[in-house]
Amino acid sequence: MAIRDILTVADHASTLKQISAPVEGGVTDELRALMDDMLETMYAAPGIGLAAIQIGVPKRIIVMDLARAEEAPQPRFFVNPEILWRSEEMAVAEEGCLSVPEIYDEVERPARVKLRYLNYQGEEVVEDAEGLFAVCIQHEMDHLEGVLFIDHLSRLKRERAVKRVKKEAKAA
Ligand code: K1U
Ligand code: ZN
Repeated sequence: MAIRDILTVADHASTLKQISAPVEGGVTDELRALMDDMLETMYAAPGIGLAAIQIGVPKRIIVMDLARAEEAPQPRFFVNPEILWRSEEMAVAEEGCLSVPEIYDEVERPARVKLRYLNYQGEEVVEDAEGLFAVCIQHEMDHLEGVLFIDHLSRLKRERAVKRVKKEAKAA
C-alpha cells in the first residue's frame, strides 16, 4: 500500500474539474490495490472520504470511513456509485474537503439518498444513506462529476476559499 499525493485547488483545479469514467470489467485485484492506496491516503490525511480523482485517477471510485475515533475502523468502498433516489427533504451540514484544505462551510443537500454501487468484493449493493453518510457520499459523488463543495457556495465565498488555499500553499 502507498500514500499518494492529494491534489488541491491550489494547483490542480483543472484535474479536479474532470468527470471521472466508470470502472469497466468489474472489481479486479489491480482496482483493489488502488482502493487500498486511497484508503491509506485518506487515513493519513486524515479524512473521512476520498474520491479517486483527488489522487489524480479519473475513475468512479470512492473510499470512506465514518467510524468515530473510539470505534474500530469501518472502511467502505464504492465503485461506480449511482444515486437512485433523493429525498425532497433537505439538510444543511458543515463540509470540508482535502482538496480545499482548511476551508469549512455549510452546504444544503438532500437529507437522504438511496444508492447502488459495487463493493470491495465486486458485489452489487443497494443502500439507503442518511446523516453523515448521506452528506459524505453526496460530497464524494460530486467529485466524480468534477464538482467541489465550494461550487455550492456563493461566487465570493468560492473565490475567497481558492485564494486562501493558494496563499497557504505558497507559504508552505
Ligand atoms: O472529499 C474529501 O476531500 C474528504 C472530506 C469528506 C467530507 C467531510 C465532511 C463533509 C463532507 C465530506 C474530508 O474528510 S474533510 C476532513 C474531515 O472531515 C475530517 C478530518 C479528520 C477527522 C474528522 C473529519
Ligand atoms: Zn472533497
